[in-house]
Amino acid sequence: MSDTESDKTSSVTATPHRYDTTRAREIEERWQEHWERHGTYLTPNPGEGELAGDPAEAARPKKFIMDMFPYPSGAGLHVGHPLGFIATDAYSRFLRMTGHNVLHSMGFDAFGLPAEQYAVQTGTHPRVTTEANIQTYRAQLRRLGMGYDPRRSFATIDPEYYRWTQWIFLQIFNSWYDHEAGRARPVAELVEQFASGARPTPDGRPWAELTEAERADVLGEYRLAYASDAPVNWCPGLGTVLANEEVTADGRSERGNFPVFRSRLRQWNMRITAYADRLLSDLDTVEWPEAIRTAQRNWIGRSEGARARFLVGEEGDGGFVDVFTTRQDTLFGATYMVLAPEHHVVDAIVPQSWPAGTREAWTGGHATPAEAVAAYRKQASTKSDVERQAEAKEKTGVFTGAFATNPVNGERIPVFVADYVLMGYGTGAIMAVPAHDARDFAFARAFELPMRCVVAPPAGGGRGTDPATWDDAFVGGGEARIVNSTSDALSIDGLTVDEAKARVTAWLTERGLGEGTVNYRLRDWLFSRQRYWGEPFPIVYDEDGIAHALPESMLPLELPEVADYSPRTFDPEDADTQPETPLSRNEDWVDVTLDLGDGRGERRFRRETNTMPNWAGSCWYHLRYIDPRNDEKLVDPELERHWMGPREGADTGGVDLYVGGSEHAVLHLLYARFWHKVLFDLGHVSSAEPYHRLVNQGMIQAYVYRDARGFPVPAAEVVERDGAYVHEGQRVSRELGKIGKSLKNVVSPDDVIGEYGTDTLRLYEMAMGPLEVSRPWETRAVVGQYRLLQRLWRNVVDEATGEVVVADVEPDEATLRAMHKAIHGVTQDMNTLRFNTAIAKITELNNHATRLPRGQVPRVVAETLVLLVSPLAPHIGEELWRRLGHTDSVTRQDFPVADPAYAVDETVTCVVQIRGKIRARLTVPTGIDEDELRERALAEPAVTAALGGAEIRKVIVRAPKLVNIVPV
Ligand code: ANZ
Repeated sequence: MSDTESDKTSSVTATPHRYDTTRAREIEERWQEHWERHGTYLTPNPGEGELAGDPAEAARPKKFIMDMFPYPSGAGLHVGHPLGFIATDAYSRFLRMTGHNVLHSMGFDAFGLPAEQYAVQTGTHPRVTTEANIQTYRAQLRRLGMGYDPRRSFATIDPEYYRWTQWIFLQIFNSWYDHEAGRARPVAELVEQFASGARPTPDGRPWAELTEAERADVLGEYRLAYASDAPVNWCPGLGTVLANEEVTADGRSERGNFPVFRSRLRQWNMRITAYADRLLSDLDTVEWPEAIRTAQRNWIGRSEGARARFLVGEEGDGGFVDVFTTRQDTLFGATYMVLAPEHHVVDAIVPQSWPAGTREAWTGGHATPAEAVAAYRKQASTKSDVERQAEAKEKTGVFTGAFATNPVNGERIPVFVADYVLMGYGTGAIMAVPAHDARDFAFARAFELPMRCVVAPPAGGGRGTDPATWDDAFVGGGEARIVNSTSDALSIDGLTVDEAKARVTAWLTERGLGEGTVNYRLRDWLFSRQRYWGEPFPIVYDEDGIAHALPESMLPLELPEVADYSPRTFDPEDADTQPETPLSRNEDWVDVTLDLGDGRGERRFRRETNTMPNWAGSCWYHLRYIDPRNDEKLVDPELERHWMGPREGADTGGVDLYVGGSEHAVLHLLYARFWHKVLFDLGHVSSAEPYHRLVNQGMIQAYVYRDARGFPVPAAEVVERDGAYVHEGQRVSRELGKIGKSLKNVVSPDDVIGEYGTDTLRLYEMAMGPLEVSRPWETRAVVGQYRLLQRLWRNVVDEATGEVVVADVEPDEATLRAMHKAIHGVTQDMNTLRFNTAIAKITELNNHATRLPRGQVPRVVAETLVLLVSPLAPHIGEELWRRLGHTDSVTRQDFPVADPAYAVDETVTCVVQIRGKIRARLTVPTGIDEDELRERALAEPAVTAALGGAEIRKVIVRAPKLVNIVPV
C-alpha cells in the first residue's frame, strides 16, 4: 500500500478529523454551495444599474481580469485547460484581498466547426450539443472553485449576445476610414461629402446623377465591411473559404490540414488594412510578451519603399506598369520585370507571336505567348500565396513576349509572369534585380537572364563584382556603396544604399515617375464562411443585388432551422468546386418581404446566406462582461470607462490582465484590436486597446507512450518496471506531448479532484513552474501538494478531536521573522504572478509552524498561513478561517502586510575578492561591522589558500556585501 492510500484511509482509525480526500471533497462541495448561495463573487458595478451592489465595494480601485474563454468541446476540460484559469482566479482573489473590486467571469466561445462536424456525424443540432457541452464546462469550472460572477457569464451563441455582434458588424459596414483624420467615420458623413461636391465622385459626375447601384459601388470602395470579388482561400475539404490567418505556411487549412486553393469568389471582407499603422504603433502602448508583439509586427509587415513607373510595350502606345520596391537604390540593376500571373495588364501586353530571339526555355513549350500565359495561370491558381513565396521553391514562369523600359536608363527588359510575385502585395509587379535579391537570383539562373551588380560587395568579402561567379545574391546593407549606376538622366554611383534610396525616390517623384510609399503585408480580413453554425449577416439584397443593412430593430437576426446544417464539402483536391451555404437551403428564410424603414415601404429581398467566422464573437466579449444584460446598448459608456478606460496620460486603456495561449497571436488578438479600434473611433468605447496586459500561459504536456509500431497506447494503463515502461506485457517508449484524445494521454481534472480534491489540484498546477513555461504533468507528484494541505490542517486542527489547537501567544522572534518574510515574499510573488515561488514560501512557513510544539502554533501564524494560502486553495482557506472563529468569508479579508523590521533577510551574502576576482562567498549578518567582516574574510580557508601566504597591501571593506583584498 502506498503512502497516499494510507493517508486516505487513516480517517477511519485514530484520526477521524484528518484532512483526507473525503474531507477535502466535503469541504469543497459545501463551500462551493455556500459561495453560490451567498453571491460571494458578485462584482458590483458602480452607479445605479442592474448590477450595482455595495457602493463601498464598488468604490474600491477596479481590476478587470480575463481569460481567453474556451470553446466548449465535447471532451470536456483536461488538466491542461485550467492552468490559466486557476492563475487568473488566484490572482483575482489576491486582488480582492488587497482592496480591489475585481471583475472576473467566464463566457463561452461557442460557434465553430467541431459542433457542426459532430452534428453531421450524429444528426444532433449543433445548438443541442453545444449547450450540453457548456453545461459540462460550467460544472467542471464550479468544481475547480472558480470565483466568477455568474451574472456576467454568456455564450456567443446566445441571441442576446450575437445581436450585438451583428450590431457591431453594421457599425463597421456603415463606416469608412478617413485617412486624413486618421479614424473611422460614419458612411453618412461620406455621403454628405459626395452630395455637397466637397468630395468628387470617381468619374466626376454629380452624386445626384449616379444610380442607386452606382452609389452602392462607390460606397463599397470605402466601407470598412465590404463585399468583393477577389481571389480567396477556398478549401473544398472543409467546404468553406478561409482567412489568410487560417492557412498554414504550406498552404493547407489550419483545421483539418486540407489543401487550400486560390479561387475568385464574391465574399465579405473587413478593411483591417486601414488600421495597419495604428495596429502597429499602438503595440508600443500595451504590456504584452515581446514574442506576440513581434508576431503582430511581422504579420502587419510594414515596408517602406517606392513605386516606380515602367513603360510597357512599344514606345508611345501608352501602357505602363508600376512596380513596388523596397530597393529603389538598385533600379540600375533591374534586368527583367515580373508580373503576377493575375495582373490585369498581362492580357493587354501579350503580342500575337514570340518576338525574334525568344529562348525556348522562356516559352514553356507553347506556340504563342497567349497560350503560354494561359497555361501558366492555370497552374499558378492551384497554389496558395505562402507556397508561391517559399524561398526554396523551384522558380517557374513564362515570358509574356513583351518588354518594359527602365525609367532611369531607357533599357528594354523582358517581362515575365511568375508565381513568386503575388497579386495581393504592392502593385503585383516587380522589377527584378537578380544580383541583389535571392528569389530573382534563383529565377535568373533558371531562365538564363542577365545579372548586374549595382551594390559593391565589401572588398575581401570573398566575392568579386561579377554576379556570374556568385553562388547567391548579395543583399547589401545601408552603408554599402552603389556602383554601375550612371545614365544621362541620373547618377548615384558612390552613394550609400540609404543615400541612394532617398536620391532615387526624389528623382522619380520630380518626374512624376513614382513616389515613396509604405506597403503592408497585412491583407483585408476575409469575413464570410459557408457554414451553418455562425452568426448570420444582418444584410439583405434587393432585386438589383444591392446590399442593405437590416435596421437595428430587426436584430438579432436568428439562425433559422435548416433541413441539413452540414457544410457541403467536396473532394479536397478539386479546386474547380464552389462553396454552397447551408443557410441557402431554407428558401422561406432567404426570400423575405421587409420594410427596412427607409421610406420605401415593403420590398422583396434575399438574405445573405454566409455566416460570420468563429472569430467574430471573441472580438468584443470583454465589453459584454462589463454590462452583460444591457439590451439598449452594447455597453454603457460610463461602465466601459470605469472598467477599461485609459488610466492616465497616453495610456490606451484595456483589460488589466488577459491570460491565454500564444497560438492566437495574429488571429483573435489582431481581430479584437481592430474591432475595438473601430468602436473607439465611433465613440462607443473610451479605450483604444482591448487588452492592456497580456500573459501567455505555458502548456501542460503529458507523457505519450507508444508501442513498437509507434501507435500511442493508453497512458493510464502503462506501468513502470525496472526503469522500463510496459503496456500489456510489451515494452513501450515514452515521450512528452500535447494532452489529447488522439495521444491517449488525457488526464481529467475530475479524476484528480476525485482523488485529492480541488485545492490540491489548484496548488499542484500553480506549483509546477512559472506560469509562462510549459511543463509535464506528473500524476505522481500531485501528492506533494496534498501533503502540504494536510500539514497546514494539522497546524490548526487536532486530527483526533477536530478542535482548533492554535495558541493565543505571541510568536517568538524566529517565528515572527519566518512569518513576515513569507508575507513579504508571497505578496511580491502574487503581484508578479509567480505562483510557484509563492507556494514554496508558504510551504516554508508551514514547515516552520510544524516544527513548533504541537498545539503551540501562535494564532497569528495560523491565521497568516490561512490568508496566504486562500487565493490558491480557497476551500481549505475558507474552512480553516471559519474554524478559527471568523464569521465573514475569507474572500474579502485583508491580505497580511509584512512588517519590514522582520521581513528583511537577517543574513546576506558577502563576496570576497582578491584583486577583483571572486574567491569566496560568506553568509554574514546584515548588521555586521567592518572589522569583524575583515577578520572573517581573511580567515576563510578559500581565501588563505588563494593568497598562498602573499603579503597584503590593502583590504577594502564595504560591509556587509564586499571585501576586496589587494596583495603586494
Ligand atoms: C527590387 C529589389 C531589389 C527588391 C533587391 C528586393 C531586393 P518586403 O520587404 O517584403 O516588402 N516584391 C514587391 N512586390 C512583390 C509582390 N507582389 N510579390 C512578390 N515580391 C514582391 O519586400 C519588398 C520587395 O519584394 C520588393 O523590393 C520587391 O523586390 C519584392 F535587391 O524590388 B524588391
